Amino acid sequence: MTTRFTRRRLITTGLAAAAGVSGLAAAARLADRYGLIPPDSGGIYGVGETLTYAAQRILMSGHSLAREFGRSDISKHPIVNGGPPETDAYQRLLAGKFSDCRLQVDGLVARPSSLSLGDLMRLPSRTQITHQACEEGWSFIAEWTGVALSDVLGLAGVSTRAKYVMIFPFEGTKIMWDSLDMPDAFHPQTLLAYGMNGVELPPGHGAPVRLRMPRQLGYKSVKYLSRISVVESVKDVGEGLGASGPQFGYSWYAGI
Ligand SMILES: Nc1nc2c(c(=O)[nH]1)N[C@H]1C(S)=C(S)[C@@H](COP(=O)(O)O)O[C@H]1N2
Ligand SMILES: [Mo]
Repeated sequence: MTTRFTRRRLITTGLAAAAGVSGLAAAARLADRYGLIPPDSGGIYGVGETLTYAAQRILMSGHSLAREFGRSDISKHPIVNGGPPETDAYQRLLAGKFSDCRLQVDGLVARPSSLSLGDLMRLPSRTQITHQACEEGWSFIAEWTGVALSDVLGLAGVSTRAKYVMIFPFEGTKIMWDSLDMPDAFHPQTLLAYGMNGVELPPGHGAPVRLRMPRQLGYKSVKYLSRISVVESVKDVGEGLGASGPQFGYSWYAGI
């Protein structure tokens, strides 16, 4: 038995025991000692959020893969939830086929950059056929093509102080910004997708570039990306809950 497994078992057993014997608050304190508190632990769901996140991070070891499907499984009618930004700026970018569009990469990185769609497309691409599940109860399977977020972060050179990667869309969309922890940011299936079902990403699905992370509910897959920022803490952004969702009752960690 490896040391890692023993430690993991110790923490999970401890979490379960603490939750059972001395209440949830004790379990949350134990999770805190191991750095397993999600940014929205003070939000509506509080301790429940912490237990879900801590248990997932301990048991799943961060790199378990979401199921990938075959071409014949691709859904005929993918659903759009949250249309493109209703701004002149977005219309202009769309009309110019996004040639003037840049994805900003900044924060705790050695080489901040501003990447064009062409720059992203020149990086190694990955195509995956995965399930996208919306918290509203519908889902579809689609093929997504893009660059692994880990490749972009690797080029930028992430500081050892980094704890989260913040993801911001263009202005004018239903304000949905979010953040990922480092295991999810470096997960091999976390993509900056610019293609869908063999064509360029349609405007409704997030053109020119969206996040796709099949191990979390659809709302974490932010569309219409404009900026990625590596940070040590999310406390200074918005209400400090790590995403726009938690203020509306959506948990920051939406693992499936
Ligand atoms: N910028 C932005 N990203 C977004 C949304 C949005 O409204 N705006 N909706 C989210 C939700 S709730 C879901 S389920 C998925 C939907 O992606 P789709 O339109 O490709 O199905 O995108 C997510 N990303
Ligand atoms: Mo959703």
